[in-house]
This record gives sequence, structure tokens and C-alpha cells, in this order.
Amino acid sequence: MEFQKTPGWLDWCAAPSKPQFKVPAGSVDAHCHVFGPGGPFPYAPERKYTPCDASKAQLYALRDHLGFARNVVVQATCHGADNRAMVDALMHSGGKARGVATARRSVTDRELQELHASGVRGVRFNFVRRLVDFTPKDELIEIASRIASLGWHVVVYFEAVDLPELWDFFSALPTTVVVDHMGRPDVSKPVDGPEFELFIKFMREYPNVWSKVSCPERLSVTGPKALNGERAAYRDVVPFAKRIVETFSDRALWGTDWPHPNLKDHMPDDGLLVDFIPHIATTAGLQRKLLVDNPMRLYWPEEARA
Ligand code: 0GY
Repeated sequence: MEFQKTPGWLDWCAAPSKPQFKVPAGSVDAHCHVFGPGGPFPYAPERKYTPCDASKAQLYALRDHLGFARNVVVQATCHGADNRAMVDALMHSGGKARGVATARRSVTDRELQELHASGVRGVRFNFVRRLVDFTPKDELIEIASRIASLGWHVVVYFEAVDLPELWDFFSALPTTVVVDHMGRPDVSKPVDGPEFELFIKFMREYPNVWSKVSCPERLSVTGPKALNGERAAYRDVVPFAKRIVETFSDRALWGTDWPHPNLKDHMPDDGLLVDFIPHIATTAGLQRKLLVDNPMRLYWPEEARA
């Protein structure tokens, strides 16, 4: 099936640079997606955007290019609750990818078992209005309690301004809760201002809450421009991500977000995104927790170091 991309859609960077930062052995890209391809894996009728295709082979080629060992493939909203493209990517990863699915109340126990067998370890609840029509919270609570018994976690995606309204719902979830992209702070505001402090308080009060320190390219106002010719982009996001990595070193994850849906201004060079890591995780110990120990504990607990 042919799909027409959303007007103005930016395709992923076809020739990313080689990062200067060498990630530790066994590093996990804990947030990325596959899109279709739309022929075998059609996009969902209820989708809010139609992307370019971005296949599992292209994702795994990027993993190797950047020096990563494993991926966590997160179901993208353009596929709705049809997890087949994501599951197909997991099944063809040789055990090097795990997944996060989208589930509806109608999902059967057998389907959940099949998703588990393919490598799914979580479900994603999305509260970003431009991406999804909201699922009622009672349905989400029901799904969360069903997946808790499989040892899965819940990934949540929301905008910082919505945290106060979502606080009680998130704190009632019975699983580990992983927040996408630091809860999307407005990085033009101070890192110690009330908005980001609320997110820090949220993580402090609830030890089951983790955060991905991903997507500087989405959050940055200053953008990808280098400083003094250094490979140092998205500098305005550094204080926010660094604070989480240093304050909650055992609960932070990092991911590329390839193929970077819905970017309007520029498409990041994935090599440059990897070179962002040593600015937010400034010691070898923090880098190892962020890229290896934490994601292994969450997604491959059977192989994780004690
Ligand atoms: C991301 C961010 C976005 C999109 C999705 O599933 C999705 O469509 O997550 C976004 O547009 O901010 O994490 O990929």
C-alpha cells in the first residue's frame, strides 16, 4: 500500500556522522521506533501523521553505526494499537531488541502472552494531544493492572504543563513508570524553576518513576548549532538532562528517538545526538548506568549485572 507523507515531513538523516563519544560496551538505545514499511505494515486509520518508512534493517544499521548493542523499540502512534511492525522488528533482532507496545482494553491474555514472548516488556500511555485521542483513564488503569502481572512497566508521554493534572493518575500506577523525554520541559525556563522542580519532586516522591533523558532536538530552543566548532549541540537542554542523570542515576535511560517523528525545523544527525551524552553523563560510572545497567535491569533483567 502506498502512503502519502504528511506535508513538510522531514525524513531521517540518511548519513549520520560517526560519534566521537564511544559508548560503553553493551549500550542500549532505549527509545526508538520503526515506521512500517507501510506496504506490509499499514499505518493505522486513526493516525495523526503519516511518516516516511523507517524499517528494522535501517534501525539496526544505525545501531551498529553508532556503536550500540541493543534497542528498545517503542510503538509509534502512527501504528495505533497494531503492534505488528514493532513485533516484527523484535523477532528479527536476534534477541537484541525489546519493545513497548500500545494496548487497548480489548487485548486478550493470550495476545499479551504472545507480545511477551516476542520481547515486549511495557505499554505506552500517550497524553500528547496532537498525537492521540485520549484513552479513558479507567481503561488505562485496567491495562496497567493486567500488564503488572507480566512484570512489565508503563511508559508515559506528556507535556510538562499537564503534569499537575496527571499526577494522581501516574502515582496510582502499580508498575515502574518511565517518563518519555523528561516530561517535555520548557527549557527556556530555569532548570530550578517551578515547572521542572515539580518533575524532580515527582521523581523524588515516587521511586518507581524513571525518566528518559532523550530528545534534546525536540526540546531545544538554541538548536543543533555547535559552540566554538565543538560537536556540542542542544546546549540549552544539558542542565535539565544532567540534573536527572545526576540526581536519579539509577532511573535514567537514553535513546535516539530515531527516526524522529514530527520534527519541523531540522532533522538531527544521530552521531551528534550520541555526542550529547558525555555532556549530561559526565563520568564513566554515570555513562555506564545510563546506557547499560539501567536499561538492562528494566528490559533484560535476566541478563543484568547484580
Ligand atoms: C517520540 C515523540 C513523538 C512521537 C511519537 O509515537 C509517536 O508518534 O512518540 C512526538 O511527536 O513528539 O517519542 O517519538
